[in-house]
Amino acid sequence: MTDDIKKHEGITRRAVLTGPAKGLAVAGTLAAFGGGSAALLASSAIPASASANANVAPGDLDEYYGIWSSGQAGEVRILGIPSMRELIRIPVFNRDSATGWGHTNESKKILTENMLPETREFMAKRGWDSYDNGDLHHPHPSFTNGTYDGRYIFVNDKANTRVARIRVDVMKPDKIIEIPNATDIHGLRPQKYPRTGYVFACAEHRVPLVNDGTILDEPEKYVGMFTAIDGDSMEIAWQVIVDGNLDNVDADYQGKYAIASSYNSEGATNLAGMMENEMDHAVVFDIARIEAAIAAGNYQTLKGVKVVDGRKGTDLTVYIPIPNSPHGVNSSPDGNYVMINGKLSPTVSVIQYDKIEAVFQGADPRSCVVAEPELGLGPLHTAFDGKGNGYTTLFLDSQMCKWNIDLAIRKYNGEDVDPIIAKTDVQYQPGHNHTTMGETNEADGKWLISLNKFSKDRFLNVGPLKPECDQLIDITGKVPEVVHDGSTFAEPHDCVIVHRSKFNPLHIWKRDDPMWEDARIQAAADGVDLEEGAEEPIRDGNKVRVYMTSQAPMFSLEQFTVKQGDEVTVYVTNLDDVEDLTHGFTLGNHGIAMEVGPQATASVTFTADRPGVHWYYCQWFCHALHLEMRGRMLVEPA
Ligand code: CUK
Ligand code: CUA
Repeated sequence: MTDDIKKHEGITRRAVLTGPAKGLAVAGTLAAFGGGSAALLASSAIPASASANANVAPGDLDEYYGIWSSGQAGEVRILGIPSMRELIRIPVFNRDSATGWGHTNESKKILTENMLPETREFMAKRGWDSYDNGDLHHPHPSFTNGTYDGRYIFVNDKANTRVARIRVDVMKPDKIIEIPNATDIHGLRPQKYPRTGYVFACAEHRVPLVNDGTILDEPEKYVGMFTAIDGDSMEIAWQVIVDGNLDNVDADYQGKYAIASSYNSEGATNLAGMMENEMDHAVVFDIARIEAAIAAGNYQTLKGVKVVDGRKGTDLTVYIPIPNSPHGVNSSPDGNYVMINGKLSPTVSVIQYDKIEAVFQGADPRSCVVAEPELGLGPLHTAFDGKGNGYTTLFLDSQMCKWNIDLAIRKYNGEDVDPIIAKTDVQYQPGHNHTTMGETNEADGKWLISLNKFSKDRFLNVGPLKPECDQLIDITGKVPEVVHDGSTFAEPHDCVIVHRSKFNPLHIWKRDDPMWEDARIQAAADGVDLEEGAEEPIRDGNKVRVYMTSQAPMFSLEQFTVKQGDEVTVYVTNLDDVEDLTHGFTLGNHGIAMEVGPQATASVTFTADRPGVHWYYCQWFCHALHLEMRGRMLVEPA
């Protein structure tokens, strides 16, 4: 394994760290491979001055919820921090065999009800319900007064231009919307103050504004789009046309601005073209000015959305020049600054929020930049400890750079000081990082997570496709110290770490939950009580509805009979009200499985086109007689 890596990469960082003499000899090779700074290589060997305890004993609970994205896997994962134990997965844009997400009527409704008309047409032609993939990068909880309020988690889908909302009380999505007039939603952040409020979303790719084939290979006519979603109704509040490609976004702690990184000021369609300019931008959106423009009628309506023009030179935005293809955007917990991470530039540009208004009034756009420390190669994202320090991931250097914001400002003003406090090696190539409560005004400086894109030699070899390596870093001491390697499957771009006092999920479902509102309405129309079930299927032409309950270890129906060709809907209501007593309903050879949590109702609709005997069974282990929890569907031949 190590030999393989040596062959392909020249040398591993681990080999350098474990052999100082060899390390010096190969420093040049390493620099060529990762751009590493040889002088700082040994920093992770320095013992931390203080140490937090990452050990969570069996039966003990974690102090934090970690909300992990999963990139192209399309789901959200909840981890316990600091144990790094994966607690649950929340299917969102993907399909899930355990919970039936994407198969149950309840989940299908959420996946399809806010689809754009043209997508619905596209699906109908293919006989699909909805997309079954997603690319979920950015999970962010809702805020009130600058900190998490425990209502929702918002997430993006870059692959199919969607935004979803997850209810924290049950940890399931309740809304998935498709964003019109935009292509490939990537950056996403909720408004922090006074509350969420708006959810800001960036379209990563530029396309013609009406993308119907009238304009094709004329990139100069493509535009980028910034979207504000109403987080309460999940409707589009407004959109802003922009220059360049928007990437990441953050909101301030004053409720005045959203600010997005923007690359490809060149407007190019290929790599070489996009990298031509030395400077790209951070685009600041003035929320009050945009709302006023809309109130004054200065907008066009496109696909039912109010769209304003925020291109360069308009008065709704300012474009602050930032070196070369900036990426991450992170507001400091004191509310004063926002960091724009340079990516292709070794710098992080520090913008002071209260200097932005002057730029709107005509001051030099760079006058709001108050520091630009050079931190190392490939700065992507910055996290904070609430004590005045930033922690920036250096993708190319495979390091986490701890630096002091005040020192960076003093250096920018000409003082002879070094803002860099420590560099910690991480394994390998970090993208996002995140600190405990670090994107709120309650950042507590305990733990830092480095989400590393490559694990190479950190885990047992599992074939050509490797896990990623999420590292837990203790930041209570002067020098951050890696204390745990956590393997993860594709590909957590981002995470947030929420103190457990902020989230309060239910233990069992409430019977009046809106999730199965349609089932309640249909049962009432059929004169059936969901908690009683019905002894016989209810027939309505070739539509047949089967109502049953579950109580360990039995379904209320041991069998039911339908005719070949019937469209059958099975409703299962779980009468158990005991914590963790989940049942399931799997119908053999029909591609059907669903989770039915305690006190929940779930339903699924299918065509009974296979005559014969088909067993249904409970697939969530619920009782000593779980295997006996089953029944038969008898399908009479037509
Ligand atoms: S992006 Cu992946 S490393 Cu999609 Cu937030 Cu920066
Ligand atoms: Cu019910 Cu297993």
